[in-house]
Amino acid sequence: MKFSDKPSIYFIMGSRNSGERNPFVVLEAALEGGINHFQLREKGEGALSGTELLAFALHCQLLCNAYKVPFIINDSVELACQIGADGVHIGQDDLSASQARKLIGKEKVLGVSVHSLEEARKAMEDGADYVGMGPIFGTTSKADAKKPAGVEGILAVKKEFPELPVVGIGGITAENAGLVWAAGVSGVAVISTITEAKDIAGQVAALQAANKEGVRK
Ligand code: TZP
Ligand code: MG
Repeated sequence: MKFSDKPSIYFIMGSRNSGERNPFVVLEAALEGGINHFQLREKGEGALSGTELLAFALHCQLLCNAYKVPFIINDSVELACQIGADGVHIGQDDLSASQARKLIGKEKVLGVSVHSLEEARKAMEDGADYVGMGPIFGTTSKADAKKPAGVEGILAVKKEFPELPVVGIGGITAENAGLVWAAGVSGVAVISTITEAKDIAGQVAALQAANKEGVRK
């Protein structure tokens, strides 16, 4: 499956990321504001599991479906297949991309986190529809985040594989998103810029507006 025709504002959230606010209210505001992808990433202290996670995921899925926004699940191919999510996103420590592709079939979106040209090549050969690269800037949203890597890795991947959609992640804000778009990404992925925003729709619009060329690369 193709990643997207449009530059994507790719929102990531789990039940623990929205602070005092109800995560469904935050997600709906982001959907209303025009996000293009949503990934459920359930991590950290107090993370839901089992039937609670299932119920949470189903509610997120319902909201995404209502806005026709692809609903992607982090890590769990099993949960994604169980509820018929639109895709799965995996990291280097999860099952391999080729295993994931076999399990989810041809139609679902497969995203893979990569940190180098070699990892990107492998992900592509194994059937990834897009790769996520980061952290680009400093982030407090991922406990085991690597050192900020800037946009160099993205530039290298886009030079070698111009057709491979790359999504930048890590510390992206409306102020610095222009640098990321300029590196040739197909999307910018954010957690805190949306979960902590007072004006969620305003932040989504500002992330979009930071893309000066306005075209998907
Ligand atoms: N992977 C690399 S950085 C990151 C993930 C999941 C966290 C991004 O969160 P934020 O708040 O947008 O920096
Ligand atoms: Mg993972």
